[in-house]
Amino acid sequence: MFRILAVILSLFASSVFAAGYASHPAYPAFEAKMIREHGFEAAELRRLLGEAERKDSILEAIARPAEKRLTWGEYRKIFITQARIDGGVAFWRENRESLAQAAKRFGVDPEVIVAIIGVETRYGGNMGSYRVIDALATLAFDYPPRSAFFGGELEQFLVMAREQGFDALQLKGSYAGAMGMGQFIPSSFRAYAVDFDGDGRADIWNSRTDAIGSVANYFNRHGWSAGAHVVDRASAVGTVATDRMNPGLEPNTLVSELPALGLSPRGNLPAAERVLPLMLQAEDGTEYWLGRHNFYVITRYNRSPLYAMAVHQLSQEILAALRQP
Ligand SMILES: [Ca+2]
Repeated sequence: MFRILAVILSLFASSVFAAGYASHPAYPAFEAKMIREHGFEAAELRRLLGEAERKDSILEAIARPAEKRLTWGEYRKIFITQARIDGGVAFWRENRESLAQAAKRFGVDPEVIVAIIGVETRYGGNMGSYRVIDALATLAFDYPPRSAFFGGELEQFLVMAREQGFDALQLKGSYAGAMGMGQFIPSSFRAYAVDFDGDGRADIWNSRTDAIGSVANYFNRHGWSAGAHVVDRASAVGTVATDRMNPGLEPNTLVSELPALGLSPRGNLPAAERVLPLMLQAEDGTEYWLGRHNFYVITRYNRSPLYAMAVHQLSQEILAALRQP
């Protein structure tokens, strides 16, 4: 009986939402906010949201992010590949001038800019195939755990498209509404995207120069320290205090406390510096690392230590390959 009821309800739901999100029960409140706070026209909003479609594949994808499912060893194999290293070298050579200018203007090491674009989209090769409006409307209206966040991003997206003169029904991105070569969500686009090639528009989909400048600006604004260490290797000495490993993302542990945690830095670190002690399951065993300030800055892009480690290691592999004769 319940199963039949569920089938009937799902048929009803899909027939209602097939007409788009302008008929969703939560739509009127969203419309009122957009009119009140951003001066949108009701008819225009209804036209746009009426075209937005629910995508069940998005609801499936959001529930199982790779960072929560994989060990470091598994995660690393996805991102640190010969193809991605070679792609980074090619991207660097093709965009040498833009990277040099961005590094100088924003004080950000070029290898981290290249690695971010490599990890996010394989240097622009995979920028996402969902319409951004479908992704954000699906998550804003049909994913209650994060409806407030994605409702805010949908709001920012519509304002952004209007400001930049983009057609909101055409722009493509990831299942979570991340856009362009560096996968900026709309609030990040509005805060950090720059027109770095000077054509009057921040086009992070088609202009590599704009994408490079935008990623560099993001890192600048989140406090990147050019030339500083990102992460250092540590060794286990005695019994490691596993309950003190991976304590969030901020470097809050004093180097002078490390012996008490069973760790010893492999290089020289000032005793008064604060680090993030990491214990990662690599392919051939447990690894210990100490995240520095720049490691934390990378997590401002994606709040995952595995992500920051992948970006850093890819950046170093690309640098090494670039320097080979
Ligand atoms: Ca531009």
